[in-house]
Amino acid sequence: MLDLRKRNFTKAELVQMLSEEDPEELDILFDTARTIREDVQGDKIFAYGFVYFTTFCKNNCNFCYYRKSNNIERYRKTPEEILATSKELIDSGVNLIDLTMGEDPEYRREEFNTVADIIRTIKKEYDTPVMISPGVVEKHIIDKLAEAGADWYALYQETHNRELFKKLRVGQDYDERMNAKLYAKERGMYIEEGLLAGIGESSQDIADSLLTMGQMGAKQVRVMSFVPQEGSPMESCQTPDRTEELKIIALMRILYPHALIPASLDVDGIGGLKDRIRAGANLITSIIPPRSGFMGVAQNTMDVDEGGRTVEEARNILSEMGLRIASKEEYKRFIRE
Ligand code: SAM
Ligand code: MD0
Ligand code: SF4
Repeated sequence: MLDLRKRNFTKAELVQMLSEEDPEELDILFDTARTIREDVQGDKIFAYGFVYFTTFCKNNCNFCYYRKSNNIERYRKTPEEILATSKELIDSGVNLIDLTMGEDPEYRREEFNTVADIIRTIKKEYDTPVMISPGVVEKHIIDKLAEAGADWYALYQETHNRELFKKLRVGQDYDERMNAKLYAKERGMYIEEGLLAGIGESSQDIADSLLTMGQMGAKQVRVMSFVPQEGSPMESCQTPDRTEELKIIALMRILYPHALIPASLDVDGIGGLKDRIRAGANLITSIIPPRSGFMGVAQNTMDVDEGGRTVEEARNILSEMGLRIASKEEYKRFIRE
């Protein structure tokens, strides 16, 4: 095994580590990543509330349940419902609200004014950081969202292999997607970049992505294992073995010690939390209040109404690991550093 603490890995070295299968070597990889996280932030783990407020979408991503051609029940929540759920999440102890949407033409028609109002309320009245995940939007909309006070713009490329991108995000432009987040960064927002694991990528592709994420200046970086969706073109593709996702989390932590790296509850529910935190993740995402009528993305209902995707449940699991959920103030300090 290579010297894991050196940080300036070549692409070939990353590929070598991604191909590692020896359980003892993998334990060393995860232990190193975890120790780096502990050195940076001690026993604190951050937590984001997830508010998927419209499931209408004009796009046809092959991996997604909410793609336009999928004949499913959809919802578009009212501003009152969005704010009530955000408030509930904040009161339960999340550090940030992630306002996520399908590319719903209805919001484009009204120039995102409602979304900007919601951001302003969460920022001013609830004094809580906001991430916006609106898909690709035009520059003047990014300006509007930044001016409303959005701290983060999340937009995942899924892969940095252009051929693979074309197959996944059918009919969408690679550069347009990349440039939207680079523009958001220019406008002073933090950006999140993300990968899908198990969609036909090679180890070289992943190594490229790991390096690209750093070059772009993404402060939050994620990987999610692909989960097959009923009615979608990739319905019968297999979900990958989770070791790949865990290795990628660990490598992201080693490469980028200060990055926010999610353990998403949207892949394996609350049951998947421990392994991801053990691999070096420092942030729990996809916390959704039970019986709120709001959904997840990759796992649209798993553990939600059962109360599994709550701060309380996460807190219990973290405490068994000697960890705790950070306060909002601790989170704000961390992102300013
Ligand atoms: N519609 C916006 C967009 O695509 O950027 C924002 C929300 S989108 C639903 C958020 C992310 O969920 C996607 O970028 C993708 O990484 C992830 N996702 C969607 N379907 C998934 C699946 N079947 N398995 C795993 N992750 C998935
Ligand atoms: C998550 N389900 O954090 C959410 C989603 C969008 N910004 C995030 C993929 O796992
Ligand atoms: Fe729409 Fe986003 Fe799903 Fe693609 S990933 S179909 S843009 S909701």
